Amino acid sequence: MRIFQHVTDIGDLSAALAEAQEVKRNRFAWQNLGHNKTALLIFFNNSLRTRLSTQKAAMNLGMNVIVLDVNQGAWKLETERGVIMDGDKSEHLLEAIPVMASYCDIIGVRSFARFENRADDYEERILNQFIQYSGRPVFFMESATVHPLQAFADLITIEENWKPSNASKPKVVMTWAPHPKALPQAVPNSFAEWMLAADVDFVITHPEGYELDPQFVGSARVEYDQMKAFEGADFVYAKNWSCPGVTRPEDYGKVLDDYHKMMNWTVDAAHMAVTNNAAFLHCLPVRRNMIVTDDVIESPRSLVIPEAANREISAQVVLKRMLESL
Ligand code: AN0
Ligand code: CP
Repeated sequence: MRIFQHVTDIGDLSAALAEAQEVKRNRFAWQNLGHNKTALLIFFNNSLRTRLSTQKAAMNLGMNVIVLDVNQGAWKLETERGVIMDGDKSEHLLEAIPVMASYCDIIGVRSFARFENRADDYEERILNQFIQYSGRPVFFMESATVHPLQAFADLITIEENWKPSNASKPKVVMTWAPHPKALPQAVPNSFAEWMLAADVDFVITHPEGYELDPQFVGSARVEYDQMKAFEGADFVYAKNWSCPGVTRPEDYGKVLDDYHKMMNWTVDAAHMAVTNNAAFLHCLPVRRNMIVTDDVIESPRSLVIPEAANREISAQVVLKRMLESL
């Protein structure tokens, strides 16, 4: 595997899930695979889980790891070609990428949506430059539009916790929830993309105006009545996202309504009561009593901690496959 961006990059999903369980049973079985190989993890944005779980996964495989926080100690990077660089940016991405690539074998990049220009974000201008100019396998650690390591870990968590009863597939509901600041669409985009590829009954619920980009949600069922969407759910996946700008491009990246008016969308016990004793998922970090109430996230049906722990597993499968293709 040379690029990890979309669900299609991982190939057959049941094979990937089986490999995840194989890794989980003995995560140190491939220590020789990564010997004398270096992973470089580049962060343009903050991270707790992605940073730690990906480092741990690389170490499980015997790799060396270098982590760069671009905004803490590196030169400020210009990303646009043709700019006269007389501002605060000392170095251009077009030099920085091949230089960084010369010190490693595999590159992971986190670079969130900037919300300046929808086309720039949705064309993945930054990550595509890494793919084009590094000559190395590149995996996305949350880009402008996708967070595949998260969606893969989410799918592993759903598979591990699905106890088939009379239904053959779990009902998985992804719900928008309120947040005070504008957040990217990467997590819901990838979750939708992966759920549509998996064997689940998938429903999305959000207020009008938050329609996700069709390239990720395809013909997924959208139910604007949140309570109706929750009925009979086996898994509830909560996430805030800002306006994707699908119907009104001028609203791209905006919080459409004052969050105080949207607090009825917070996932609470009354919402969970109409589900099929659903498990609760969130990628974290989560703002309590905005996205989800204390009692729901602390309940025995909350899977947020094992879900985060599975980030080590999803990262290890991805790094293992990239090492195997070097
Ligand atoms: C980020 C987001 O919503 O995309 C990262 C989530 C993994 N969240 C925040 O910036 C709070
Ligand atoms: N879920 C997730 O990617 O968390 P971090 O932003 O802390 O890496």
